[in-house]
Amino acid sequence: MKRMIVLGQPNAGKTLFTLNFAAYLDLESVTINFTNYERGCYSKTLSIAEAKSLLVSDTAHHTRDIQTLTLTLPWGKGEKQFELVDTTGLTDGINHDEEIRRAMAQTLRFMRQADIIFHLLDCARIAKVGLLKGIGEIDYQIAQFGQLKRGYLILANKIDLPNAKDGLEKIIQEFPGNRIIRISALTQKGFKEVKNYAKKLL
Ligand SMILES: Nc1nc2c(ncn2[C@@H]2O[C@H](COP(=O)(O)OP(=O)(O)OP(=O)(O)O)[C@@H](O)[C@H]2O)c(=O)[nH]1
Ligand SMILES: [Mg+2]
Repeated sequence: MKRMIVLGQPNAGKTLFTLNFAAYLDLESVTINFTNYERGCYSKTLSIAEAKSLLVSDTAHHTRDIQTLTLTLPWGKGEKQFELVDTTGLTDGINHDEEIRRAMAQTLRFMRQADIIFHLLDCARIAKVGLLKGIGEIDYQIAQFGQLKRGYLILANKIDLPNAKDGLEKIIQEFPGNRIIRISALTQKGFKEVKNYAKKLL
């Protein structure tokens, strides 16, 4: 089964994207497999609404486990399963909180094992704080690592917010030659394109 991993800085919208993408594929509930570096693995089945209220937050570093969903896409006359893996936000430098450091290390381990990388960037934040602060060294490293994978896709998120288009232009400038899809994890804008991209790589 192909594994697609969702990477990016804290608050980029990884968890909302993961859950709303499952909703876009017509799921009303999801079974999420949580992998915690200390507590190991466990799973929970939640409605999408419950999962969003529990797992999405505007507080950075809300996600500290690897959260894996198994989803299906139509494929030929049947369908094919794939894993969509939500991760801990990655940042430049060394975080003072040990739990976050370990969670980030776990994300990097999962990144190596993934087949396809979905790299989320927050267009609205980049427009607000500028290129230097909005796109981190970590984002350039993810992009470089992505070139080694079967699929690497930049998801320019939060396109529904004011001024986000300025951020999108900066992303296009900084990552030339990469496939970039503008999305809103909130409104599901751009999800059709993401689905078509994912289907080709199954
Ligand atoms: N307007 C808007 N808000 C969004 C969008 N995507 C995410 N958000 C909001 O941004 C905040 C962070 O979203 P999360 O999905 O929790 O972000 P994350 O990348 O998983 O963050 P960490 O788990 O901390 O790494 C939440 O308040 C979301 O509601 C979007 O496309 N548009
Ligand atoms: Mg999250």
